[in-house]
Amino acid sequence: MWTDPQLHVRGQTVFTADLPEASQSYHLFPVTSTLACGRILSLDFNKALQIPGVVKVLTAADIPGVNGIGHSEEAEVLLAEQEVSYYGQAVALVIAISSDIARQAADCVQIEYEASPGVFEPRQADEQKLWIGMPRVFCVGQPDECWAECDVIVTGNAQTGAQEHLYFETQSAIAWPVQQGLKVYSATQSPGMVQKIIARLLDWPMQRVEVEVMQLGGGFGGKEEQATFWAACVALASQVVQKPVMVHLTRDEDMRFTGKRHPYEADFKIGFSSQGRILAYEVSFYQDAGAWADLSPAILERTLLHVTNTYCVPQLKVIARSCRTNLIPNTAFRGFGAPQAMFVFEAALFKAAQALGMPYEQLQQLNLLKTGDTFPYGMPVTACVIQECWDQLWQRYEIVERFQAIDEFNQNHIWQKKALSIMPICFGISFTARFLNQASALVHIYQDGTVLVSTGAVEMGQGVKTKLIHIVARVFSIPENQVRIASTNTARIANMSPTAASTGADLNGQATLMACQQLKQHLSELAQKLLGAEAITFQQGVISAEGQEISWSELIAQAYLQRLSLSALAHYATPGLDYDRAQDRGQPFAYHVYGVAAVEVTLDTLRATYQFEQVFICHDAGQSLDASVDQGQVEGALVQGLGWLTVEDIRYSKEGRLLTSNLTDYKIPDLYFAPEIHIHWLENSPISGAVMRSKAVGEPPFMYGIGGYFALIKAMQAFNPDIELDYVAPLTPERVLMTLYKKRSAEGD
Ligand code: MTE
Ligand code: LUZ
Ligand code: MOS
Repeated sequence: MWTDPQLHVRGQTVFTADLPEASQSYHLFPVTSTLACGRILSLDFNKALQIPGVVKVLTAADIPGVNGIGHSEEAEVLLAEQEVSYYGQAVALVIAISSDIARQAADCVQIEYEASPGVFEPRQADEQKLWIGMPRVFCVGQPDECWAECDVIVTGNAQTGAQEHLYFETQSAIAWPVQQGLKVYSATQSPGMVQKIIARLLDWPMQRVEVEVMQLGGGFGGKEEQATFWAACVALASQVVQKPVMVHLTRDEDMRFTGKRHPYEADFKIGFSSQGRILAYEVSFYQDAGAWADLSPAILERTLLHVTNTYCVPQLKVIARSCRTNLIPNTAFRGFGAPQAMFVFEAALFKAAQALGMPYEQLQQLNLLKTGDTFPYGMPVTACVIQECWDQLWQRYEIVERFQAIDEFNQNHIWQKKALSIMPICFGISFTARFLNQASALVHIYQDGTVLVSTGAVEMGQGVKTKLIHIVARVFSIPENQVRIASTNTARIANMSPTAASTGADLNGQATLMACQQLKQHLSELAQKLLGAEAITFQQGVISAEGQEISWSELIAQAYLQRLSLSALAHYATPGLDYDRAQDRGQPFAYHVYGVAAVEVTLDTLRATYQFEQVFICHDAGQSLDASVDQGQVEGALVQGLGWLTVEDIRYSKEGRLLTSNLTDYKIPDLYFAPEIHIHWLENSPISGAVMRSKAVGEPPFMYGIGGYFALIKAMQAFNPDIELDYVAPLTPERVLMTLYKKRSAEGD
C-alpha cells in the first residue's frame, strides 16, 4: 500500500472530481450576479432553457426548507431572492447533461437589476454602522488613564490584504439520490456542517443525509465554510431531478466565486517606559467581512485573543469591528485573524523602536512573555518557551554574526541591500467556540488483525492520517501497514467538528488513542487468560508474558472466536476550556504553540525585486508525532505567510468585481521564491495538553512570514533611511519601487 505522499507525487490520489462518472449524471453551474449591490427586477431563463441538454433551472422558490447556508444569519442565502449583495452571488442553478452546457446556459440567463450604491471599503461601512454583530471592545487595566505615565508614545496605521487560498483541488461536490436520502461527496473541511445545512435546506432529518469526504487537495480554511455552498447546490439539484449531480470548478471560477482571507485596517497607539518596556497598547481594527457573516465573527474573536502576540502588555484597549462590504464574503484562512493582529503589533513595535532609538529585536526581546505572566484574556501563561526558542535560535544559527555580516555587506553595496528580521509567535490551540472542541473515533480490528480507523478528521495534505496511523501502530505495537484510515463519513462519525483551528490531530488523535486503549485493555485481559500470566507486553506484533507469547494476529483470531468486541468508539472533549465571551476572560485554549523565526532578504534596490534568501526557525512542536510532516507544515506555512505579505495582491474593480481571478494576474510564491529553510525543533519542550505530547502545527508557522515584511522594510531603509513607511501589506515589488524613490511629502513635489 502506498503512503499519501507517494500517491500524491504519482498523481494517483483520488479527489472528488476523479470519481468515475455514473451514467446519466448531470452537471450543475450557478447563474451569478453581475452587480455587487441592488435588487433583481426580473430573471429570464428562456434562452437558457432552449439550449439542447439543459435539464432544469432552479431558483430560491425550489428550495423546500431554509434558503440559508450560514450558521444563523438569514442573509446567507443559497440563492438570492430579491437582493444581491456581491458580484458573483448565486441567483439560480442550471442543471444540464454536461458541464459545458451548464456553463453556456448559465451565461444566457438574463437578469435585470436595479442598482444601489455599494460599499467597498471597511471604514466606509463602519461610518454607516454596517457591522456584522456589534463591535467588540476588550480592555485590560486602565488603558485610558495610563498614557500620562508613558515616556514614549507612538501612533500609526497598518493594513493587510486579502489572500487567495489556492488549494490545488478546486471546489467540488457530487450528490447521489439513495433510497429516501442523499449521499453527498464533498470537498469540505466540515462534513458535519454540510450534512446539517443540506438537511435544513431540504427540510429533512439529518439522518437522511450522508456526507463522504475522501481527501482534499488542500483546504487552508477555504473549505471550512465555503465548500458548503457547492455541496448544498448539488444536493438540492439531485433531490429535484433524482439523478447524480456534480459541480467541479475551474481555477478561474474558484477564484471568482470564493471568499478570501479578510483584509484588515488598523489604527494603533503604543506607550513605553524610557527603558523600552511596553506599558500600554490601544488598537482599533476594521475587518473587511464582505457581504455576509461566514466565519467573520469567529475570526474577529481570534484577532482579539492574539492582539499582543507573544508580548507582555499590562494595559490594553482593543476595538474590533466586522465591517459588511459588498465584496465576496471572506472566510477562514490559516491563522484565522491572528496574523492580521500580529502584523499590527509588529508594526507598532517596529515604529516604536525607531522612536526609542533602540534596535527592533532588542525591543522585541525585552517584552517577551514569560511563565507567570497573564494573557490579556486572563489565562495564566504556563509552560511558556518563547525565550527558549529565542535563545536557541540565536545560538544555533549565530544570529549576532549574521547581523554583523549584513551590516558589512550593506556598507559595501548600494544596488543590493540585505536585512534580517526576527519574528516570535504564540498561537492558542483550541476552537474559541468551546463546543467545537470534541471528536469521536471508531476503531475496528478485523479478523485478520488489520485495523480501520474512522474519525472526523479530514485529510487535506496536513498529514493527519499519517499521525493517526502512528498513534494506532504505537498503542497496539503493530506495523503501520496494518493500519488504515477510512474516509471521513458522517454515517460512521456523528456530529463532527470541522478539521480546523490546527486541532485535527489533537482532537481526533485523542479520541483514536482512547478507542485503541479500550480495545487494548480487553485484548490484554484475553492475553492474560491465554498465556496464564499477569504482566503483558505488546511489542512489535507480539504479545508476551513471562516467556510465553502469542502473535497479534493469533490474539485477534482468538478474540473473535471468543466473541469479544473488536470495535471501539471513543469520544474526546478537551478538558479545562472555559471562556466567557461576554467578559472576554477565561481559558479559551488548551495550550499555546511558540516559535521564533529569522528571515533574511536581499533587495535589488534598482529593480525593487527581492529574494528571501534564508529563514532560520526554532519551533516548538513538542514531541512531534512525525517530524517530516511537521517540517512540511512549517515550510509550507512560512512560504504562504511570506506570499501573503509580499507578492499576493488581490484587486477589485470600483464596482466590486474581482480583477485578479487567474494566476497571470495573481502571483503566488513558487519554488524560486522560496527561501532556504532551516528548522531547529525546540529541545526539552515541556509537556502539553496535546496528543502524545506532540503540539499542533498547522497554522502557527504561517505567522513567521511577518518577519519577511519587516526584513524587507529594513532593507529598504538601508538603501534610503528617509523613506516614509506606511505598514501596508502586501509589499509587492511595485510598492517597494514606489516607496524607495518617492520623495518625502514634506520636501515638496
Ligand atoms: N497543510 C496542507 N498541506 N494543506 C492544508 O489545507 N491547512 C492548514 C494546516 N496545514 C492545510 C495544511 C490549516 S488552515 C489548518 S487549520 C490545519 O492544517 C488543519 O489540519 P490539522 O488541524 O490536522 O493541523
Ligand atoms: N475555526 C473556528 C477556526 O470555527 N474557530 C476557531 O477558533 C478557529 N481557529 C482557527 C482556525 N479555524
Ligand atoms: Mo484552518 S483556517 O483552521 O482551516
